[in-house]
Amino acid sequence: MKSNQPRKDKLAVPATIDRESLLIDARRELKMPARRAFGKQLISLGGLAMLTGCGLSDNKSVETFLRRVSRLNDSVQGWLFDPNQLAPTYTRAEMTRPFPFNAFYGIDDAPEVDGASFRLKVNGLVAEKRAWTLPELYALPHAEQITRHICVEGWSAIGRWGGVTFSEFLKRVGADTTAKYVGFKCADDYYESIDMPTALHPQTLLAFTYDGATLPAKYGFPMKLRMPTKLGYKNPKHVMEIFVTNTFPGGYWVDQGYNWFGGS
Ligand SMILES: Nc1nc2c(c(=O)[nH]1)N[C@H]1C(S)=C(S)[C@@H](COP(=O)(O)O)O[C@H]1N2
Ligand SMILES: [Mo]
Repeated sequence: MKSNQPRKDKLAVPATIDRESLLIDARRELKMPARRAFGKQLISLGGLAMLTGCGLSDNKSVETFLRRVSRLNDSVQGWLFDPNQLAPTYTRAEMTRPFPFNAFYGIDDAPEVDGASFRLKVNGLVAEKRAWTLPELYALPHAEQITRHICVEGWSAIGRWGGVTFSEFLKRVGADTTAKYVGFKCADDYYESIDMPTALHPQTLLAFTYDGATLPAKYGFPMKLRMPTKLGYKNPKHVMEIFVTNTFPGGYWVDQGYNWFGGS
């Protein structure tokens, strides 16, 4: 990567959003016996929207939502992940144009991955550890979604992503879906991991396209994991390797103190 732009060592959460409240420390939550009793605690967009009474249908309601979320405290019991809960979807007319770029570096430093030689590595607790070419991945069943991406830095945008449902991909590679985590290694220094219920969520997509065209470098070519039930930073771009594991893999921001669940 070129280094003409400084790296971010922090997510620039605006002062109007109380970061300590918005990014609830998942580890601390899980230590609380009252919360552990619920078993796996996962934060969903739907659950939060319900809690805050916000419809998340337009920019104004999302701002209200973020303000209300910032006021929530640990006593709130509504952060329960419901695997049947779907994030809101939108029409093409509602898409944000242009869709914003964000990374821990500037847009000119987005990695340029060579599609022809690219191989997606699949490792860990999977029956089939082989590498995938892009044409093989493109031949998988295709799904499209128009959903809202919410970044903790204080913006949200509606975009349209296409690709294979991640649960379908995990099925194809014979993933052990009783494992705890799925980890991602990216072409930049980014890395992320998610819990298995989120990996199997019907709206979690291994996305190869943006708005009907091949995902451009700025949005994560050759692929990104798109999860409308998670905050922006949980959605890794430029995915090079996927692995299934029971060992907590961490993530670029969680290892700097951000909430791992990163639900939105
Ligand atoms: N590989 C990689 N993925 C990443 C990031 C990054 O810096 N590198 N930034 C995250 C953050 S904070 C956001 S908001 C989104 C931005 O995605 P976009 O550029 O498509 O809007 O990517 C996420 N995934
Ligand atoms: Mo973000």
